Amino acid sequence: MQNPTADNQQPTASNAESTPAFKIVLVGDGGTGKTTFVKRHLTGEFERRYIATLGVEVHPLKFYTNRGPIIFNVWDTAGQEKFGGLRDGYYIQGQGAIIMFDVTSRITYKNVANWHRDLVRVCDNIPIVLVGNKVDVKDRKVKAKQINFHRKKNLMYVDISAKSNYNVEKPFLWLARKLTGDPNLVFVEAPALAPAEIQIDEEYKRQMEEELQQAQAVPLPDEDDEEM
Ligand SMILES: Nc1nc2c(ncn2[C@@H]2O[C@H](COP(=O)(O)OP(=O)(O)OP(=O)(O)O)[C@@H](O)[C@H]2O)c(=O)[nH]1
Ligand SMILES: [Mg+2]
Repeated sequence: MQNPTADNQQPTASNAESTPAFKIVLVGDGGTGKTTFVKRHLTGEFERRYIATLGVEVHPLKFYTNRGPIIFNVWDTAGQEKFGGLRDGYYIQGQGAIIMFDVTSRITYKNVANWHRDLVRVCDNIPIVLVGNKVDVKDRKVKAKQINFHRKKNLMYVDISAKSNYNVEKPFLWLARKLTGDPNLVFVEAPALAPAEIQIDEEYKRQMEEELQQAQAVPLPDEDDEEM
């Protein structure tokens, strides 16, 4: 029997609509760089919607993978209490999350536990990436060996610099692998990024990666020591 649509290879509206889309919640203290991070990703689908009353901006980011395109609807929430709006109301039906802190500010790392607690109250058992931003700043206050929260809670951890585009695709790649259930998924096109303001030199990158690797190899301290 002939398939009447077999020779119609044109993309259709329904094809476009069938692109899998996932809601990703982005949280963390005010000023850690969440909005900067989202704005690094400029895609064809980048259409910005600002819902001032709700205290959140939703950005659809499209990524091209070996399994086809996927869309992450990133809910960039306000970190500052007074602009929080619905706060954990935004987490409802989140399918993945990114918790951001600023490696130049210890308090933002301490607060990660609170963001995590509030998040998992609403979204039980979703993939979560912990992201330490601003690693381009040489005077780093939260060092690799002090970052243990993700190991206790089974999160992924990534060092990034939104300012220099360092590792900015990695949190999304990890989430894409988790959400599709395909650990071998790869991005087939480099995500379109806004130009970096600054460059991190290769030696410094290598050094950070080594420190992170070493820190992950150290056994976790026995006591539940959240102090830094
Ligand atoms: N050095 C450095 N500065 C950064 C980086 N990313 C963001 N910033 C700066 O950090 C400041 C805060 O960035 P935002 O992206 O507005 O922070 P936010 O997390 O969205 O803050 P709220 O919306 O209040 O929750 C800005 O001045 C950014 O330029 C980075 O990777 N390196
Ligand atoms: Mg913001």
